[in-house]
Amino acid sequence: MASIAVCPGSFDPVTRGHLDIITRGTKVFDQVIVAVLNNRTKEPLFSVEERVHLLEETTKDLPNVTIDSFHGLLIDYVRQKNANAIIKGLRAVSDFEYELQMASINRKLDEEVETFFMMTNNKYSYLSSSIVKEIAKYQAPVGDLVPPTVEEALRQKYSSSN
Ligand code: COD
Repeated sequence: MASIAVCPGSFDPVTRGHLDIITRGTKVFDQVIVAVLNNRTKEPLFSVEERVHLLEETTKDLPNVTIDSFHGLLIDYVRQKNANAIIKGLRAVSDFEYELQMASINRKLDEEVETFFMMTNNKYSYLSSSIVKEIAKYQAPVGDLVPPTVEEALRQKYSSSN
């Protein structure tokens, strides 16, 4: 049976930290589905379509990655995709507390689906989409934090909002 993992997130926008986790995931699982949460209660900077597009652009060299979006419960989406695993990245102890709660809830909802945690690459341990947006908002360079396509998308977003 092929191993299929879902790597869920907001990806608003995708960072080098996310891409590191996705790339490492492709070496462990046959297929990785990167799933963007369509959360109607949040005000994201990028629309779901834009986030999906940026992910497609930045993962196009990874043959076993597909990009998708979902709404509702993650575990329902995982079942719908016939996946057997969820991939999460861990940066700090603060991530651990939240992720432990999420993994426990998801396990209670479906015992057959395992959550796999990957420790952040030390290079990206401080990196989050929020930090990237904070820096880009003030027109400071973010090329070390996100791929060029995302840097350009951020530049356009903030220059059109000024
Ligand atoms: N290094 C390593 N990992 C990283 C880094 C980094 N620098 N940056 C982010 N990550 C990891 C995060 O830890 C996370 O695992 C993933 O990448 C995505 O991160 P974000 O910030 O884009 O996305 P989140 O954390 O906002 O995503 C939250 C989910 C969408 C996964 C979550 O809210 C969810 O599952 N929602 C669906 C509703 C549901 O089922 N809830 C649970 C039952 S109540």
